[in-house]
Amino acid sequence: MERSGVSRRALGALALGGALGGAAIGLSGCEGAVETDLKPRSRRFPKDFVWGVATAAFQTEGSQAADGRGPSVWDVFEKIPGHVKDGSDATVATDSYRRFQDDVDLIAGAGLGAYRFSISWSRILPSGEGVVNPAGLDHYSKLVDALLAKGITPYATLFHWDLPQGLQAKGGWAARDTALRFADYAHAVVDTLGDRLKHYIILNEAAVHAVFGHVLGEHAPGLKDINLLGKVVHHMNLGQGLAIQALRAGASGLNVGTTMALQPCRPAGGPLAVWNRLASDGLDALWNKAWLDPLFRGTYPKEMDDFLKGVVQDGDLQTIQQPLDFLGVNYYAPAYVRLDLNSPSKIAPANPPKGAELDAFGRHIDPSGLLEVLDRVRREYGAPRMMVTENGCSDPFGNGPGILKDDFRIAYLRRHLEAVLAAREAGCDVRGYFEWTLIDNFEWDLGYTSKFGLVAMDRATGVRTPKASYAWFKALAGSGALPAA
Ligand code: GCO
Repeated sequence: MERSGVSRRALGALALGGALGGAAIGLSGCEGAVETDLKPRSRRFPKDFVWGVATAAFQTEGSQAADGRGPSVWDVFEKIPGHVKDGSDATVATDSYRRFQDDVDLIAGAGLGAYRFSISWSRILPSGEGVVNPAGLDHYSKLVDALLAKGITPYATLFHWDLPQGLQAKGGWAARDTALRFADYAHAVVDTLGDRLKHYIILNEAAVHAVFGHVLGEHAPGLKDINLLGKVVHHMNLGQGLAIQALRAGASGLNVGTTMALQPCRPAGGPLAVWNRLASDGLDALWNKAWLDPLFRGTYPKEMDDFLKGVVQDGDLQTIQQPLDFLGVNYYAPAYVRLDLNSPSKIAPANPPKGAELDAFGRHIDPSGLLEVLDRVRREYGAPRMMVTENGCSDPFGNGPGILKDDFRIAYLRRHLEAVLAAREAGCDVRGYFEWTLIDNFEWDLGYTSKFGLVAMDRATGVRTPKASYAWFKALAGSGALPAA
């Protein structure tokens, strides 16, 4: 999407029908407030606020064949020419499978209390099911111990888009059986690590995986079939419910959450404003409500009815509606939406409002969107405890020396943390914030061209160099006081 001038982050999954290609041309502008900064009354976070960084296995680990790991859908997808912008792959990434102690030292060096990483399912169960691979579990056991030794709380995500290829060959998330296998995998993890690993995040941004992987074909498994959508959405939700049950049955004293990519969906104005709102509501149903509603209310939004025909079985919604210790919220930018009669989904991206501040990739920098999604969860979904499990921005500098002086990132983080403070003042129970990400890593279909790290890395040597934002984030985590601009 970046290639067509439309960034994933700015627009989310707007084109359900995949007709989005050149949709950046001739977009209509959106209405809405251009003022996006928030002014919290206090600039102080509570002492027990959790400060951390977030990463994902496929984006960082490398060592794809080590210790019996099986291939994931991303191993297959990244090798197909044209799928990754710079033709790169994640065979080394940040080499974090081998250099995890360096990562832990960087996290400890920044004085952070928490680390969100993901576990690679195909390290634990190489084909996704069957016999557990003890060497794979052992890696995460060592990582957990290394973190605990430095007083850092591990938060493990169970699924960050890297489905074992063995399961994809049997239908992947479109097959109901994958939900059951996911619960087996959760059981294997908690069975070995549950005595020390107490914080879990079940799914990461299931909406992105469902839509970009199965409808738009821009992420693994690279499918473009809107008929898969209802099955994938439901089986991911079901797998999540089953995995929560498996974790809780496997160990006590756990803190179990799940992470969603929540985006405010904003319709374009103009003469078609009423229609644009319909399109925007449609996206909201798929992108936000199709995950929030079943989890917190045991229902699906009515817009999903057609997709879900024949998919939901008796009792499924009870299984999905599990009590949760926290909701993880990932936020980068709002989505702007318009009606497009030429797209099979009738949904297309629109421009941010005139005068909106854009980042180097044309995304709207809008901290008020973060307040909006947090407050919506508070108002509409029973005010659960929340953690911001990802927020951050990409470097505009390529590989230039300017990369270490990332004042733009400091400003981005500061403004979004003002939104977190404002959300807390509005009554949102936000307990922590994980910056995305520790070290510049493999950014999926964008390869290494998009860098989100607090720390830069020389890909030839693996040498890590902290950027200015690393020191800034360290000072914040140490004091809990958010500096003014
Ligand atoms: C996500 C992802 C990350 C991305 C990050 C930046 O959950 O979307 O967790 O894998 O790298 O969001 O685009």
